[in-house]
Amino acid sequence: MQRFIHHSLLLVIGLAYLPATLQAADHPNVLLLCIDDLRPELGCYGVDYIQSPRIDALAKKGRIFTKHYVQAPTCGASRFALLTGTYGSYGNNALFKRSRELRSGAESVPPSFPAWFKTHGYRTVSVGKVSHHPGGRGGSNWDDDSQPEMPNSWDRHLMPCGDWEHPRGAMHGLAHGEIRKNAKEMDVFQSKPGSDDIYPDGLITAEALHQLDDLAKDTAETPFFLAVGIIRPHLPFGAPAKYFEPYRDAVLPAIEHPSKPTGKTTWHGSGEFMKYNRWKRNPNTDAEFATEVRKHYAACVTYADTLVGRILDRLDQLKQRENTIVVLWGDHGWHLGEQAVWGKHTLFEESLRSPLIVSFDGMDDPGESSSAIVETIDIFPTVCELASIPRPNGIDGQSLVPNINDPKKQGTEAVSYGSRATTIRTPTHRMVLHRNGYAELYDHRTPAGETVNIAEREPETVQRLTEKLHSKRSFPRN
Ligand SMILES: [Ca+2]
Repeated sequence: MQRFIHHSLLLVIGLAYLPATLQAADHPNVLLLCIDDLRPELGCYGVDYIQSPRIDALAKKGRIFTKHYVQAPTCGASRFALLTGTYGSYGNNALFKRSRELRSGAESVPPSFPAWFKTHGYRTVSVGKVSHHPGGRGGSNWDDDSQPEMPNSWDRHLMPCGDWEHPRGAMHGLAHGEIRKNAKEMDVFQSKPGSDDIYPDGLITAEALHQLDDLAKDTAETPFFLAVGIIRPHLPFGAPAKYFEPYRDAVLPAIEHPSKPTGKTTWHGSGEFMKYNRWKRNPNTDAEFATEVRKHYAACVTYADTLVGRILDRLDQLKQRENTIVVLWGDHGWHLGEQAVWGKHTLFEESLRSPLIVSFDGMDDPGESSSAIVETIDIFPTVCELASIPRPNGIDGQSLVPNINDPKKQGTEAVSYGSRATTIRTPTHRMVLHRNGYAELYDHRTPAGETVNIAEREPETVQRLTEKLHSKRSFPRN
């Protein structure tokens, strides 16, 4: 791995030109672990009531980014940013829109993250929910080969479905092949006894291990870019019962700032959560139910953590760990009652901050945290630099290698967008700018944080951050 770092340093100081014809053996593998709707509440993020020993172990060998912000608080648009390194449009069909542009002959579309690595000699495989549709196909059941979500990107774009019949069924599946037909008839949470395979993520992990076994056979000639997408803790909160046990009698900390915000914000009525609510209970008014929801979310996190551990164990067993860059990424956060929201889709901190851990052999000061403000679009150029591959033209992110090398180095700002507003997060403030020009401004140096809008008191700050926001991403871009 040392030679990769050497190359990275040379790139940083601009002394080396690394041609695309470098031998494949000079490039490390890439393992990208995408976890759906994962809050940055893990042991390695300083939270003691969540059991995440396997991700914590990864963090001890990596750089933990404590202020990583996604570009959009919804799965598809956030994954667009990860997989293209660019700011995009808001909506879960962002990659499908890009796909249609590509297939209609658009020449100005930069290559996707996997396509770029494929161009540079990598074998690229996706298993589970990496792009928005697990398996990367459109159609009514997400299995139509004529509607690729990411053309020319993956050698294999896989989604094992088992009893769930098709990718759409597995995406929202509960135990033993239960498919979402009408969310109102499904549990919002459950913990059925059984093995890891009674929920869809067990199958995804088994397929990921199978792919790793295959990809590891000839990494000396052809490195791999393997992305694995674990669906939990996405709704519905179903995980094998053994993962709920640690939380059954646990005492959870109080929900921070649980009141519905006053004034104009991006608050919403938690529609995605409530449509599962066949029990007709409202966690904002029913504290016992709120606690049950939070505990089952935690069980899903521990289930996902165990599956991540199994994948990393296999990487070790195959003796590929020291030759692999591992990135663990959450596609956005999730409100568990903060601001009286149960879901994502807001432009508050709870929706936009998510875990990011980068690990590779030979890193200086592994286990140290970086509190630099970083963005999801930064991951693509970071991995390019670590893998000694030039960054493509046309992508928006900045390499985080300087922050990996120096965890005390500060970042810049993070820009995110929703359906009706955009936002910029600096080390001290968050500003949300609505489509009609209305601004929310929050000072993160105060205990009030994102509960008191100070925009009217600080018009100069609003003006300065508006200009900065527009310099990074014009609004709207749809
Ligand atoms: Ca998600």
